[in-house]
Amino acid sequence: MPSLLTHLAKEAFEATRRPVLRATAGAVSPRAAELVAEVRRTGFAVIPGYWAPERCDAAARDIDSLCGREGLEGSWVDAKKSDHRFFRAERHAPSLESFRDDALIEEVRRAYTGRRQAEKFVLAARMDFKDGNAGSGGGWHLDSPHSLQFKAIMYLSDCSPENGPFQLIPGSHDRGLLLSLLAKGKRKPGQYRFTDAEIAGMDGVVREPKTFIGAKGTVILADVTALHRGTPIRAGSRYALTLYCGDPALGVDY
Ligand SMILES: O=C(O)CCC(=O)C(=O)O
Repeated sequence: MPSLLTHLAKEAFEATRRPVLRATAGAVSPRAAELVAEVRRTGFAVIPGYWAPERCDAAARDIDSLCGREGLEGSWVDAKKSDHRFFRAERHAPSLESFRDDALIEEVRRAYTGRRQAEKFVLAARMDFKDGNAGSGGGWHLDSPHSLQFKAIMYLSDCSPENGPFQLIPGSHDRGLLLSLLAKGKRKPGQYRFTDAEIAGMDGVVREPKTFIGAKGTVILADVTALHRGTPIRAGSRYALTLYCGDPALGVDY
């Protein structure tokens, strides 16, 4: 666990570099600018119907066939065999390259993060109900304790409260709020994983989690330095793609 001083120094670095990066990121289309403004305000933006159902079904079939391939490079499954993940799945399923290279999402990523370059890849995942599963992402967390992170999540199956919808606490990407959690003793320096009890203990300081119920084809653009998780799955399966965006020039950051 880093000291409070180290934590504050990293916050100061992030607070200083982000406006500079954003100011030099270049112009984007009006639609992208609207989405960026939404993510800056709340921590997320949702685009329903971004992919047609048939395209989602084809990608979900690709995931099923990846699940059948033993020992595939980039594959991972949790101990309960609930969370089946394929990192850099576009190498094995070229149709997923269109998600990695999506032009609108790229514009939003560039303007929101301020990073001109990104090293992106697609995580393709199927979550199956298993008793005691932790949900996609393994519980409440921030992707990084300091450095801003952006992801896009595409639902490939209809997502109800039962089959593991994404949840995010609106406004919790705000650096001031994250610092006030520290000041109130509700977060330790450098902490980025949280138990359900710790989240419940933030009541009155942070807003209620938003649960992203949505039809297949819904895309969620999120600042994953906000508090978030995939809800533990109670029935059925959830198919989804997640776009990871990192900047090799900064030597960090997915
Ligand atoms: O897939 C989800 O619903 C959540 C994923 C997540 O927590 C993450 O990508 O950091």
